[in-house]
Amino acid sequence: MKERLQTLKDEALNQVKTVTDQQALQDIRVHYLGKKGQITEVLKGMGKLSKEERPVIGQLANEVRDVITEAIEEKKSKLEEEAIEKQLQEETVDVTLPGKPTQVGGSHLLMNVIRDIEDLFTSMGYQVAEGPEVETDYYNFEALNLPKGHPARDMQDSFYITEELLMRTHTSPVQARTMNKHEGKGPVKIICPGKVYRRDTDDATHSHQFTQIEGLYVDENVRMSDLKGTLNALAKHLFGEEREIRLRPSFFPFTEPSVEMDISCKVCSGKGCSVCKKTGWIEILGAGLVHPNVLEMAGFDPEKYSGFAFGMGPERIAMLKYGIEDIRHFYTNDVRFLKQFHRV
Ligand code: 2NL
Repeated sequence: MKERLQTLKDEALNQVKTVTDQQALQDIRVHYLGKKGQITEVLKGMGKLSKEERPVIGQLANEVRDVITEAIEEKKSKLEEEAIEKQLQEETVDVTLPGKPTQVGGSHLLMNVIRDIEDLFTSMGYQVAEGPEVETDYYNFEALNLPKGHPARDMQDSFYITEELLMRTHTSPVQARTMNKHEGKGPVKIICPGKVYRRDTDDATHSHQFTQIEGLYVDENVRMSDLKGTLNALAKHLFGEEREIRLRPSFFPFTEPSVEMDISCKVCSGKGCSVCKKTGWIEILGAGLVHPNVLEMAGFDPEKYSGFAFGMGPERIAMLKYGIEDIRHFYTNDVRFLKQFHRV
């Protein structure tokens, strides 16, 4: 039995020495030390030994078991270390390799125009206000002096969702909502950019979805001259100090009086060309003094308060500024178009 143990020990240590993978090492452990393993079998056979032999063989068997266990543990950590080392070698990254080129995005031209206008107005003390794109009939029309039956409310011109809900056709409802929140107390000084919707067939100059930016200033003693000075600052900010403005009488249901602003044509300096249709002037926006009905419906006393409002299309401004001839370029998002207007 002594010899048997000695042989088992030599055999096991030899196998542990030569083994190269962790599964095979585990098999060796089971073969010698497992429940039905070789050493275990020897220990089970001890019953047949004499009283004198039993402790001697027992001690030897324990020693052999401990030696094998230790050898296996040692080998196990060695194999694990080797496996990690191998993985590190295989997964080495060459940090000196050139990177893959990536496309860097940028903000959309319309966003740049809107931000530019916002920056000018916030510098003059205006707040930027936003509101829902799905609007109630009340805020989109009624509150803006467009009562039921008004031709501008034609079903054919708007995207209705229900009788009472529609996609807003302008950003004016944001202004009406903001005035309401002020509960009849001025000043209200806001600029409202956002998407608007009209039932149009898309072509080079029309889109069923486009953007608008409107401004509103309500306070005591707000006059036409305040509007003119503000619009003059806007025109020069957008198109250059050398541009002149002129106001022509116009009509909007929500303003009285109403005007349209033209800027002097940069292309021909007023001599007349195809851009200004030989007039020397280019129409930029509509504006006016807020209609007393609109002030009253929003909770402001028209005897005490007055205000001006204006509205413009960022698409039109960008088209004039950069010579863009088709409004659809703004929405089809061809990177060759977009890239030309990325700011650095
Ligand atoms: C245009 C003209 C305009 C307004 C918008 C407005 C809003 C309120 C009260 C009064 Cl809450 N007016 N907005 C006024 C005049 C003109 O837009 O041609 N837009 C592209």
